[in-house]
Amino acid sequence: MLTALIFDVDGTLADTECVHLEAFNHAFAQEGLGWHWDEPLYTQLLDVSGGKERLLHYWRMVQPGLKEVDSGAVRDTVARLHEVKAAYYEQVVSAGALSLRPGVLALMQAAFEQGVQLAIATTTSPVNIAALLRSAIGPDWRSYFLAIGDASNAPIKKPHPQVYQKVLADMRLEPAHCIAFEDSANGLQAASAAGLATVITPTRYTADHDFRGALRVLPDLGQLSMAQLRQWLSAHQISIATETNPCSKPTAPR
Ligand code: XBP
Ligand code: MG
Repeated sequence: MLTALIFDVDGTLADTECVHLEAFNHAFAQEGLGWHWDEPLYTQLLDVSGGKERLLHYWRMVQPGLKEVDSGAVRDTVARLHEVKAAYYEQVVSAGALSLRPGVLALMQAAFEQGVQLAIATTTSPVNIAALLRSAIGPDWRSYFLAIGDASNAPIKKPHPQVYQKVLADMRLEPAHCIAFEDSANGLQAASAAGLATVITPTRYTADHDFRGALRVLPDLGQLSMAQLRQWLSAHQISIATETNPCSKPTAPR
């Protein structure tokens, strides 16, 4: 039985990383830092989930001797940069710079109409989620989601499963009856570690990631139906049951 669909945000609901990249570079220019991230570098940096974590990771890369990592100065600079970046991102996305990826809205609507719950499990902040979904779905976007896990309530970032575990707990649902949607290896690891079957829709930033163990890897959700998801989930559950108890293998009709 399929009871809920849990969606990642960046790269899954929309191809947001190009705007995140633009926002980071805007913050570097605004703060006179002389840093600039191009696409190939940013694609590498995306291995680190979380904007603040990514900034610190890059700072260590360009300044290996960066000692006072925990001192106020570094932490404050990272927080300031991320604040400027988030404000720019919110402004651009609220102005409608991004649309949802193919099939996302249709699948959400079909699930909603069939009484299947919707949830979000992301690394990013509530402001960024609201900016995207308010412009893509409308001012009542929040009412479609039974639970939202994000940077404000699940601080341990993917590939750690915390955000998925939180969302499952909030919905009081078993992972076996849910499907997650992700775009990255960190996301797949996090969802899998929470016991979730996961559909992957890569972006140009994550095309080279390792997606072994995914339920399916699709170019987008354009051709996907709820019936298809139910079929995949039950086949997945049967294969797990068979792996754990070979005797439970369904016998072929005589
Ligand atoms: C992907 C991320 C995010 C964004 C930047 O999030 O790692 O950090 O790149 O957003 P998701 P912030 O789990 O939705 O794929 O700067 O707000 O962290
Ligand atoms: Mg993502």
